[in-house]
Amino acid sequence: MNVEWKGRASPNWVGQDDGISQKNVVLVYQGSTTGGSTATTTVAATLPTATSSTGLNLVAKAAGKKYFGSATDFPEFTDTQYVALLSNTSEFGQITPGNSMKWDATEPSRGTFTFTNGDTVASFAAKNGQLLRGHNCVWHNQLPSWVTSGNFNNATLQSIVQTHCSTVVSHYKGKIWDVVNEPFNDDGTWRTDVFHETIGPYYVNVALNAARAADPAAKLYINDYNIEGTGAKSTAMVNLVKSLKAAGAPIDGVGIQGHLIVGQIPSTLVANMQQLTALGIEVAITELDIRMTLPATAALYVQQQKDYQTVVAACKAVTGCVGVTTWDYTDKDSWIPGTFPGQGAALPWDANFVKKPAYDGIVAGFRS
Ligand code: 9MR
Repeated sequence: MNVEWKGRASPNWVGQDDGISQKNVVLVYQGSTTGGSTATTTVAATLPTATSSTGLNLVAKAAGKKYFGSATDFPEFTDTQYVALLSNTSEFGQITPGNSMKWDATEPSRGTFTFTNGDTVASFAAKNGQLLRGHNCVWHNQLPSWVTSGNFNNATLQSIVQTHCSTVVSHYKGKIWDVVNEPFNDDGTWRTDVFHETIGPYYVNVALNAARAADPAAKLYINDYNIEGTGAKSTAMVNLVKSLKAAGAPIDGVGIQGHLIVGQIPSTLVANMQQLTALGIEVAITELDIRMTLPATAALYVQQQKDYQTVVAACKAVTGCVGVTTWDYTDKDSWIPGTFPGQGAALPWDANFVKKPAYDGIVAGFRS
């Protein structure tokens, strides 16, 4: 329905009623300009904001979870507004370094370890009393070329994986670790990377055993995306956990990344987490963001709020789901627009650090 915009004197400004309580009106100027030609000017109108003031970590803990957290990394620490909010443990009880503990950052050449940037993130967490999730030991991506192009044989690559995982996990003791990241293709087959091609699935055992030996207190996870609902990829993860346990390899949890799309949340979140926790492990939602096609509208924000609530409520409903981490917390620092052009607005705070309705969705999910 077309409605006249009451906020302007000119009847030339009209908008579209989006049918929800807080109006999001896209204004289009349809009148004549002084030059006599007809102009069309779109003005971004106000989007709805969160109303809850409850801290996300506080509400997560009240729900019996260990934490609500965020990814981050050291380049963001120059932004004082960003740092102040991330340091607020009412909101965030856990952080994950987005990049600085990956293989290319920590062992750029064989046997040479660099922990400076990772240490910056670890010190930040320690100073604030926040849990730290190490991310990650073994992944097909962000590998230095000496690993991918070394033409190592099975025994040598096993030794390289062993040394790498052992060294990084031992440097950051007492943490949660994504020891293996993204081992599967979406159809549940093993991803073809240098580790699987050279060692076979046993590379996962090598990495986990090395991590456990380096730090018996570390929580050891395998982490992947598109395993939020039941399906071939999640079944592959279930089968991997079973085979690891049968082989006596240490596995404490599965990280469910949660890179999701507004309006497209799988309906089997709870059943999926239950089948994983039934194996005697914990799960966590490790990289949650729920993206939309831009521009953001009030209707998309409201759907996103519902979607965040659905995901968090699923974690709340499953005892073995220990926490929820978003992949950074403000749209200012999200990876989404750079990887999915035309999409974004995926996080609970907007690019100006204003809390979106998604924030209320998270609160409601933990209180459900
Ligand atoms: O957030 C990370 C981004 O800065 C990097 O450019 C990217 C490189 O692949 O990795 C991003 O983090 C990924 C995470 O490590 C694993 N799951 C998917 C994340 C988003 O790509």
